[in-house]
Amino acid sequence: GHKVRVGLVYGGRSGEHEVSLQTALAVLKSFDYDKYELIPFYISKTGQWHSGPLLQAPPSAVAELQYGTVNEAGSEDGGLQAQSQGLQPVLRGMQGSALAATEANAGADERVIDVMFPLLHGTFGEDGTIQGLFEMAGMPYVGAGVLASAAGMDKAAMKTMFAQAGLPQVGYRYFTRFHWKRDRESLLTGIEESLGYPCFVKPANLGSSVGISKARDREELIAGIEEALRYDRKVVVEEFVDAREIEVAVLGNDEPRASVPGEIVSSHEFYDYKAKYTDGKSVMVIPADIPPETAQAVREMAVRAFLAIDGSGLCRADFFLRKSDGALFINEVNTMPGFTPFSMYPLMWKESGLSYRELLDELIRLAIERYEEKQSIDYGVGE
Ligand code: G1L
Repeated sequence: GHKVRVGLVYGGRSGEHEVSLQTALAVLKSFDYDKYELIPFYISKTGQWHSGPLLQAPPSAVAELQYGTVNEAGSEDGGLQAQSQGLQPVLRGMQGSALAATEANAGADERVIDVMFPLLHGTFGEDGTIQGLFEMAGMPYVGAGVLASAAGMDKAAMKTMFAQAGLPQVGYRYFTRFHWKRDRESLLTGIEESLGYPCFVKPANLGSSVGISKARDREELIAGIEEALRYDRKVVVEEFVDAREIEVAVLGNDEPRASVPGEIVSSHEFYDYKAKYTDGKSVMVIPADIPPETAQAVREMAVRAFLAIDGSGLCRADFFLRKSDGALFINEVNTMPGFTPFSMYPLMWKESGLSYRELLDELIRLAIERYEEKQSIDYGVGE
């Protein structure tokens, strides 16, 4: 048969632009080019789309991936022109797949791209946006759908979904800027009575690592909330627990599988660990050195967390393992986890017997499986 054509979208306006580029390079180097051909779509920091040529072999450096910029050898096309040239093929590819889906056009398959692979956060830092673009275009895409992507970026929405699913969480409160302006005193008292000090203050939006602080008293709490409100209109305050950080990789659609758990240990604590991997700041211990019952429990909770947010494709589920009594709490799920071959998510699968290349195969297969299942849904539009 023919090769599966994958559209890889990377770059983007977010602070993770460089991470996205590095990840795209790693992914492009690891695909099996006997099975796939790749079309790169680079989104510049100013938000312009630039499509690259059909790749039948891996590129060798990130500079090659920055189409339409001075970094790319031999190319000088600038903003506007490149923008219109970049987005057009995407839209045409989308149209092709939508047309091919209708009976009348079944013979004339104009499909340009079989599946999109997004490696970036939403255009404006809020997620679910790029997934929504693919949905509207009727294209299969890798990873979480609109709802799970959005839930994965909003700590308040995520916590509500976890609570509904009966998953254990540390104590928390969340509120809006409006609520804070209106009712500051009762919010502070509520936090002090239910969570106490120290506590953590975070913007609900998980897109940025800024605006997070630890509060030891009321003065720090007020300052922390004001700071967090600079980055989001919603703020989450969490109880402090003295805990180990355990993570699990989840992969699948309706019957997701969980990897062996891993542990993140900060570098000043790792002297007594048989550390396997490090990124300089912390150490990844995989499999985590925890009792088998704990490993079993955390894997089951990871699958429940994936299902609670209506996940598909993949997520990394992050837990707290309380030191005093071994209690487990779900902290968050990440539907767009670090994804180089040296990141926690792929490494946990590697330790579970699934290579990086096999992981890519599986994600593509899952994207198409979910798309085909959706094709059978009756949207009531008739014909
Ligand atoms: F598409 C997947 F597989 F779901 C996917 C999407 C995004 C996996 C991992 C990521 N991660 C990232 O995009 C990033 C962490 C590199 C953000 Cl820049």
